Amino acid sequence: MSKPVIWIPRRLSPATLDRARRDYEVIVKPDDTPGTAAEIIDMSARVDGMIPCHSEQFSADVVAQLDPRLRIVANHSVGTDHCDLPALRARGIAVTNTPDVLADATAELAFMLMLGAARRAVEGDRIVRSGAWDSWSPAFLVGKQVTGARLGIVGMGGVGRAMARKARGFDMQVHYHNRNRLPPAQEGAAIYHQRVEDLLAAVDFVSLHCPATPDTLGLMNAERIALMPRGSILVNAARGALVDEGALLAAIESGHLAGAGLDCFVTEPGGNPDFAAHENIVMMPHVGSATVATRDAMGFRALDNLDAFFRGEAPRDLL
Ligand code: 8YV
Repeated sequence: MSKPVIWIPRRLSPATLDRARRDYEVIVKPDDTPGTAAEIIDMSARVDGMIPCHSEQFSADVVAQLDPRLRIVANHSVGTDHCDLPALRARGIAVTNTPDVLADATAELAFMLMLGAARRAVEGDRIVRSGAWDSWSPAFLVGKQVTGARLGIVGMGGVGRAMARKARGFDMQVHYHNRNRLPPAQEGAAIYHQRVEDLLAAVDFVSLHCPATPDTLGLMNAERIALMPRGSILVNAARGALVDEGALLAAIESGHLAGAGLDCFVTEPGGNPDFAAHENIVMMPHVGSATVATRDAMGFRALDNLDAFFRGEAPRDLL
């Protein structure tokens, strides 16, 4: 029996590509740039499945033009905001994602951003690196202590729970908001807030870990940022769309927020050049899950989903 044909638009990990080539006829987009609408539509007539990243947009318009040959979109991401899921479902195309496997790496990066913003890492690095470190004082680069502080997690899925586990190692008091309260075994000592507004007012650090949906678009607007205590810090390693960047900038400039840590931006790639002047905003270019181990795990999870689908079984992460 001939192998199914799949399209891999981005440069997935070497182990993922080896396994994919072993089990499938693989077409890899050679230049590792985002697959355009035209490429997605064109490839849909040549392949049975695809492993896109969040960089490939499956809008309703694109989905309407897909060839019936394409049967599965096995995303290499946990987020699926780049996919119009109802449109894909209506076309009978299976869609999967890669939950769980990137939780630790992403929480690790969120923690790095939180620590970096709290302890003024950008400023300190710049001072030493540039040779400007010419004095010392007990009043020098005094930051905000993370250990023992209150952390508010918005979205207690896999990444949010990984963040909570790491926070416990820093003796943080964990608060959370989630659509549904967690069962006691998962909740542990974390304090649940049914309203996000109540969570924001009760913590020193806020870390966003919810998906971007029409409901969460602009979640951190001026009103909600104002509810955070003066001197608190906002971290976003989820999706840029969750934050009103103008409101965040205003809160940084007024000193209401002591800092921010951002791995995600409204405009990606690129980010927001208005943030660059503020050394209390620690920024990374959407690399939350970018570790060797996690890239392999994400690739393998996407392949597990494809394997199940082509065996005629329901993939584990069918959405
Ligand atoms: C991934 C992510 O790097 O999985 C997600 O939703 O945002 C990132 O961690 C990216 O999506 C890979 O496609």
